[in-house]
Amino acid sequence: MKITAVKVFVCSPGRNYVTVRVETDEGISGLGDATLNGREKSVVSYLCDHVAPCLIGRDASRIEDTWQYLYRGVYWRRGPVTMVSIGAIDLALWDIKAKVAGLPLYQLLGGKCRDHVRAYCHAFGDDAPRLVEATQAAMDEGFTAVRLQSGLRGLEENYGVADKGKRYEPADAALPREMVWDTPIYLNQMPRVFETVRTAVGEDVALLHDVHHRLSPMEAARLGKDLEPFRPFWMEDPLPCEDQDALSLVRTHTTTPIAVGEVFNSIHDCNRLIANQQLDYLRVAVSHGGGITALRRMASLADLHHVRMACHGPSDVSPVAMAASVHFDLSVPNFGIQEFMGYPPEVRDVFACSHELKKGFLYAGDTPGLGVEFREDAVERYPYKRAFLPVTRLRDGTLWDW
Ligand code: EZ4
Ligand code: CO
Repeated sequence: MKITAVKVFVCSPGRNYVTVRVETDEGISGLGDATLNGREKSVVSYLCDHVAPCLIGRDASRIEDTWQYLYRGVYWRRGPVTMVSIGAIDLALWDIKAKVAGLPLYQLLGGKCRDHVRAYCHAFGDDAPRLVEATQAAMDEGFTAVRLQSGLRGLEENYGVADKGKRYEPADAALPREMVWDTPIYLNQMPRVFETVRTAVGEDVALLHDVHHRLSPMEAARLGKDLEPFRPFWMEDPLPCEDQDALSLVRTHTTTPIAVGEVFNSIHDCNRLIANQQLDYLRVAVSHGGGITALRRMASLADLHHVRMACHGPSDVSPVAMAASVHFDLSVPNFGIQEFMGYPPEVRDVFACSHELKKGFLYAGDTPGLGVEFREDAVERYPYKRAFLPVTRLRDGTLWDW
């Protein structure tokens, strides 16, 4: 079975997605997700200019060899643009292989390790009482795990918080907006927000929180300690994530579990972290980390060291990669939890999916392959819209981590 075309589609059903279709001479094609939020066009160029021409005529069944060819065979390795491109091709080739076999992808990955995939959703509010309402609403829908992001008194806006009734979508402007960040306000208020929500919703629901890379190791250690009485499921990305040693300080001070890795794109970004047990959950997205082939290697390493997989699942991971996550989550022994932000109706109109969310759990469905169909006319109906993620500054203007 030979690859005859690698097509790249950019559409914006409410937000930008880069979708890849690998076509073969036997009429079977596969889909991949190459979305890199705010950097979509770089990936399009990487795929169209540097990947697609090399794949024409290659055997579509040789998934591992193609991965090695695109990774090891290339001098300029790693990096988000390269790895999401490899990831998209990898997903498409797994999709093809599973379609050829007539099986949903999880069957090719060893079959189900569990009946369904526990998902967590996002709750946010300008203040603790509104966050209690949002958390309760998520629990009423059936979610057993909820991520809490709160507005802070004295700050006009904050990561993860949208106006009431609106969806949160971080890449929301044609040029980067600037937000103000204040660490002392955050460190004082966030534990109180957790206390209010935990007291209101009881001890059975898992409560998660994303710090979004903004603290120093000692500040993160303090936050972890202050949250401990309210039993957070995890504290996500407490530090900027390049420094593989910094988390050890945080861990010596707190039992609050740590989740990191949504900006990682290679096993080399986390091999020492995992081996030193400096994290509890690895958050690499199936697409951003180089596909199913790469994520399985990370999961195997993580499993040796009591680290569980918790793939990134914001709205900028398209339903194609979300489907791949669900198959992956069903099949790996050390699955932790799956983020699921959900998609608006326009996205579901572009991507028809066999996977579905029911009462807080994800199910893959029985369609062969990934179980996603992409409507190509989306490219005209929902054209690309330039969109940037915001930047953050301290009150005095110092540029900070977003
Ligand atoms: O900011 O996906 O856990 N989720 C997150 C996301 C990221 C966006 C960036 O594109 O941190 O909301
Ligand atoms: Co995050």
